[in-house]
Amino acid sequence: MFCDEVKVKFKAGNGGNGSISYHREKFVPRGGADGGNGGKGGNIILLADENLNTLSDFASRKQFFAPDGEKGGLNNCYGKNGEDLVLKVPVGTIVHVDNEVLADLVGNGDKIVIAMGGKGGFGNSHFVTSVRQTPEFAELGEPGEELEARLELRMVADVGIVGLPSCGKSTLISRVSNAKPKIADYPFTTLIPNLGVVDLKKFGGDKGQSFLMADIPGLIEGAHEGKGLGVDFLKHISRTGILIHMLDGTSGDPVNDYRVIRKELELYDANLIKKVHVIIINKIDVLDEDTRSILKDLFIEAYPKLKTKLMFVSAVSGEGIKQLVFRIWKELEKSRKKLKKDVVVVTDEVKLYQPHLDLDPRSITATLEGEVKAGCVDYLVGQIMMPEEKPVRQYFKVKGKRLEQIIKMTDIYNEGAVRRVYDVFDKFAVNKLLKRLGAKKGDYVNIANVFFEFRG
Ligand SMILES: Nc1nc2c(ncn2[C@@H]2O[C@H](COP(=O)(O)OP(=O)(O)OP(=O)(O)O)[C@@H](O)[C@H]2O)c(=O)[nH]1
Ligand SMILES: [Mg+2]
Repeated sequence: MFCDEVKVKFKAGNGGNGSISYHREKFVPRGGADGGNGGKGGNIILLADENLNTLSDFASRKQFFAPDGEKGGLNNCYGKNGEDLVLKVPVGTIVHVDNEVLADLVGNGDKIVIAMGGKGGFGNSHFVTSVRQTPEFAELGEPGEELEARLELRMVADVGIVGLPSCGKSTLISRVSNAKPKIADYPFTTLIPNLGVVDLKKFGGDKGQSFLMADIPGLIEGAHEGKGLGVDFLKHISRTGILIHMLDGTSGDPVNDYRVIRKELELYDANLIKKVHVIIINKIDVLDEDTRSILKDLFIEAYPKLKTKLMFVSAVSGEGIKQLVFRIWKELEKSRKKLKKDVVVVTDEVKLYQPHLDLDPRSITATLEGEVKAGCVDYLVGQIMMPEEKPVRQYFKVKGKRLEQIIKMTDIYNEGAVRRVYDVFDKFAVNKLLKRLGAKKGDYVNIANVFFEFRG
């Protein structure tokens, strides 16, 4: 099955809770806190693999979960980390989240952390200070990231072949590469794109000279309106460096065939025309010398500028194929050199996208959201005094990666844990910022959907 677009849900593992425990030993009446930290939740990673050419594994299973981290143990024992879940995708997979492109995995081995596992919670031993010898709280594990992404596959081949059905595209790719597509004399034999590696060594070239070729289903007049198999597959050659436009020398009117496909390409994306570097007339094994030369003249008469792009081949007998392969190689080298000139920064590093590292995680922002009647907020934490003379309070929202993470990891039903949050406010200068915005004692502060009282 072939699938080039799919919506998938990802849920990374939750961090394990930190543990609350105390050292116990014979004859030692009150041991210190020794609750260990929880383990980190597993990440979900997408890894581009050149051996795949479809997203169908994702279409049949639309949800993926990474394992949670284990909770911390007694005696300062750490909880085990949840293992990362590595999902292989075909090279050329574009990852869309909220209508934005999060990553474009164009190289073999490119990877992205699509959902980050939650941090493990600190055990109570982490919170021991000189004034807090036996903390009675620990952090909860952070929830793992959860999101829906749209995966779209746009194959990244060096060369693509376009043409009418039955002109011999699949025969060509099966002759020059390792691809094994179905070949038959009826139209639309090819229903999904085929990818193959062309190794020039087989044609007398040097070791290591190779390129990737894509064969897509045949196009017909009106494809842009959905006729035949439509133009959906053209997206798979929209990223190829160069295109081969193949014509059937036995069709009766190859010049008109050329015009038809050229128009369809143009209607889909005018840039595709610029990518056509070679026009090949196939099946010359059944054409005599005279017919070949008439065809050549007719073509050049209609398209004089394309004279140098025209080549005659037979995918079946092999005539002209070696010249074609080396011609494509030369064209690819030219376009690679051009690319090098155009691109200023070239890195060979594996791209690893980590959204969490983008911003300084400790920075915070605060906004005054409005006023609320005291008592109408559901999740109040801490002791709220509700003086009669001040029934309306201001309501602030504070945002910040690390701060929100701490809140999410706080057991809000545990007094000690909440007290620690107020210490954290001091550390992150939350109070200072709120004061500057005009906060008064008793106002509400919303962080990660938990409400706190502003204590000044
Ligand atoms: N005589 C001759 N026949 C050829 C040549 N190349 C392909 N054919 C024949 O043409 C027919 C169609 O070939 P395919 O390779 O399946 O054509 P295609 O362009 O992939 O067709 P679709 O997948 O339907 O778009 C088959 O019967 C092939 O054997 C050639 O060079 N000479
Ligand atoms: Mg085919």
